[in-house]
Amino acid sequence: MKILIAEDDPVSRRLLEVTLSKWGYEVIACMDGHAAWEVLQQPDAPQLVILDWMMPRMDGLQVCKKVREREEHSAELYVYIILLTAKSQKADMVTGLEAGADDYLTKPFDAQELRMRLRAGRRILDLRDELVRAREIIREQARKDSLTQLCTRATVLEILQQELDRSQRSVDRDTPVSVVLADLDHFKDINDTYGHLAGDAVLREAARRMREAIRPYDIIGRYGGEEFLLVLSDCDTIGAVALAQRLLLAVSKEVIVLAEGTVYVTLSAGVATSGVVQDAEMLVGAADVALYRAKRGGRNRVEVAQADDMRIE
Ligand code: GH3
Ligand code: MG
Ligand code: MG
Ligand code: MG
Repeated sequence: MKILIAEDDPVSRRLLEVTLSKWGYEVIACMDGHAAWEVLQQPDAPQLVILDWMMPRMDGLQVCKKVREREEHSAELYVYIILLTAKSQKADMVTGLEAGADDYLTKPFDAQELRMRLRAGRRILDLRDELVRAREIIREQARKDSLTQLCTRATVLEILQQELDRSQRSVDRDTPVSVVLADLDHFKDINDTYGHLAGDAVLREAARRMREAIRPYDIIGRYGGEEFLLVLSDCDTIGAVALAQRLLLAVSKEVIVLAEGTVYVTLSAGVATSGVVQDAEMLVGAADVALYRAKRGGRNRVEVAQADDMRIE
């Protein structure tokens, strides 16, 4: 593990360097706080730091404060700081801890004590790593629908609005964004006939087939119970209809075999393309009107939103 030491006194610095190397640390030694702060700003900087208090150019307290200020913006950069000083009054200790030091050791330091304190620091850093990892997993899960592993409604809507904003900003203002709102036909019958768990399995399989049918850069989310929303960037109506047809075929071309029985399922879809409308919810609203037409028209079909379907308030 990498460790940074900043100590202006050459004898103490050398002693620390030798001791820490002996314990297996990869030591980076600096002569003052300024140099230490430079090292800490580099990528892959040490996360364990021993700072002398009194140093020329920038003292240990100032380095502490700078590190903590930076952490306010990103907790992933947490650095564990032990302040090393000849000062021994209690008031000094409070100043040091207030500046953001995690621990405090007076000089001349006791080797065994330093070793134990470093071990405590590493435990904290390990915990921090676990927390960061757990938070990443939670973040990722929050973006995914647990049943189908597709994006959630909130995520897909967020992406849609981003894509719409981006297409507005792009040099070529005409770059269209299309959406496809797709809904499984007579899905309630499947639940009624085979039960809710079978219904879930059908939803999962339909989602998998759709995911396979689209391009890797197209976004698909579960918009509601058995409703799915696709966001197609740089895709006009003709392209979106072609993709929607592919989805319909992918879902219906083979029966779904379940323990409860064999199910044949079809999909209806509504397509809407940006242009006059640049608002995510309005665009989805227009696709919904088209979807409703596809349902009324006999299901297992694709309909395109017309100008009238875009309700601009
Ligand atoms: P239509 O062709 O008009 O879309 O008919 P439908 O039966 O698919 O539509 P309807 O809206 O009447 O029924 C949707 C059903 O989807 C009702 C609801 O219980 C079911 N559903 C919604 N979410 C889930 C889910 O997560 N699992 C299961 N098994 N069923 C769900
Ligand atoms: Mg000093
Ligand atoms: Mg349905
Ligand atoms: Mg529905």
